[in-house]
Amino acid sequence: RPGDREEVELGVKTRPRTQRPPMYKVLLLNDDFTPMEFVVHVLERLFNMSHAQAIEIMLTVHRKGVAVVGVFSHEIAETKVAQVMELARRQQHPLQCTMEKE
Ligand code: NFA
Repeated sequence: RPGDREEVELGVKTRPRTQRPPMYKVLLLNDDFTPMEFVVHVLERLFNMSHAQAIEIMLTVHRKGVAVVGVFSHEIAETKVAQVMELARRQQHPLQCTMEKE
């Protein structure tokens, strides 16, 4: 087979590297004050979740302290975080949203 001789002689096989851009998890954090309905609204409006999905994720954050609400490119993740923080600020809710590299 073409290539076999070289592989045997060198004793290596190079691994084809496909390069993908790094992705970022957007995390929503629990607090004691933000109303559940507001969190559900945020998840529906900014993360395109159904009402049932949004309730499920909101309850996960409420019970566990944090949940991943989406995974995006760096620019989109930054925009989502800023949008959540702005909506929360406008309503004077302490809701926090952050991002981290996957
Ligand atoms: N813990 C909040 C409450 O009991 C609800 C909440 C859920 C807040 C998810 C932030 C994130 N009102």
